[in-house]
Amino acid sequence: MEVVGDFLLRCWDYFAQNILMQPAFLIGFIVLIGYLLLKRPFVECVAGFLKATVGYLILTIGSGGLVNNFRPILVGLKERFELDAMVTDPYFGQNAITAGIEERFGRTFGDTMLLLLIAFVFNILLVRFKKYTKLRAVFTTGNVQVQQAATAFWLLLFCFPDLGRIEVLLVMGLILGCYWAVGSNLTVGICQDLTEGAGFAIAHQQMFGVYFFARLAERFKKNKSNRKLEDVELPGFLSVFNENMVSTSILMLFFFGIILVTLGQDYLITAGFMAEGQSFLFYILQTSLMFAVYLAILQLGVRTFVSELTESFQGISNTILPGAVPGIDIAATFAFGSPNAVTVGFLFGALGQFLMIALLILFRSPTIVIAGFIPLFFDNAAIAVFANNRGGIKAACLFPFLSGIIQIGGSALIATWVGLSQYGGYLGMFDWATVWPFFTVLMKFLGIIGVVLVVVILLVIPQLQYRRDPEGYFLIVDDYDAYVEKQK
Ligand code: ASC
Repeated sequence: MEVVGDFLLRCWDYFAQNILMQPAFLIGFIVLIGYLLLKRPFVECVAGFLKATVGYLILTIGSGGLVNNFRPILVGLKERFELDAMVTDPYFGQNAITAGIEERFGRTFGDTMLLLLIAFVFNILLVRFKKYTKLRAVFTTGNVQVQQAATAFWLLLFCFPDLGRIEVLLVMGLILGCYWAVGSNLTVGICQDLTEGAGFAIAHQQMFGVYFFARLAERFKKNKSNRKLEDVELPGFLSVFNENMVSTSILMLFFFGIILVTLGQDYLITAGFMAEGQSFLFYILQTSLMFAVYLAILQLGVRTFVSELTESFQGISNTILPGAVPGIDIAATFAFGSPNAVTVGFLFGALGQFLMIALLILFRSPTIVIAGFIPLFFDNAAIAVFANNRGGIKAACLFPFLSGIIQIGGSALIATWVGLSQYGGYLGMFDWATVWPFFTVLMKFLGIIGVVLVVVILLVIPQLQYRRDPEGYFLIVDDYDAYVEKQK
């Protein structure tokens, strides 16, 4: 018996390490299975698998390039000014947890794979029984699931330090599975609207935030003078901004130019960013322009895999998971709507974050934050893309700004309270600066009732969504064109 169990666990481990936590392959296999279920010729199935995997890997090169190029520059501010500060970044957050969990709680977290299994199966079951649960999305972004599992582990131990291994697994599996299914499901409608029926939802770390701001943005729609970013034709010399690649380059040159000059040539050379004797001017130019380069790569990747995913997933949503959509990386939304929204969101988000950091310093907060690149860019760019799509320019500027303030304020509060800030990092993405602190408060003060309450609150959300539009709710996934027709 034990041998069989051990074997199964090893199989799962292999699957989780190589596929579940590598979204490119997971999406590839989903496409393969989808086409097989559609009974496409085998060659087409394999071609679909390859195109989807390659497309997703291209997306990863784009988003990874952005992160690896620009994160060190922002984190450089901490080193350059010798600040004792916490970095808001999912990877820094994960490192902080690894560093602190033993010292603080006397634990290590070796159960990640099992946890992912429980939560993933739970997510699929919730969707399988969508008739009752009203849940339509499966979370496929494994790289962020691991970071979330680590953070949730810490938050849970903070609330219940004596919880045993099995209880931790069950409670976390339950809460995370619900969060993934409910959060991703929340974004189905707004994603269908943005992508005109591409058939995917968001599976990332700001699903509640994006939904919240997208809905809030609708209030701006009524005002006729409020146009979308893509409808604005700037006059005179400003017309260079009409071209996305040009506007991104100019704005980033300005933004990173200021930061790089602040860091100073001497620091950049000592820290190994620049080579000795290299031109500072051209270093700044090249570094900043790389932003536009990686953004273009990212969008190419999305375009490569999304059409395959849309088409093949019908094989799955017609058979094993009726009416389901895949939840995928937030970066996939950057290829839709206005490309300028991505840049605008990033810059206004930065304004909000920097303002809040200045306030933390001014009011002598025990925790000072360094703005990490991932929350700064991926959250706020997405918020702007959706806000612009639903409410126009004003929403696209205002909401990332507000989000920036909330991200820093919320992260500083929760990380200080639960004791993570002293280990130097916190996840920092929007939901983890808002929704999860709220869950933590419930669980800390209400104990097990708090856990039940969290699950109930999560599961009620899709029911409320369904009630708002019982006829369109499933139709928007099953047949987007019919849905649009019905709305007219
Ligand atoms: C994250 C994280 C990443 C990026 C990536 C964006 O939260 O951990 O690596 O965002 O998923 O494309």
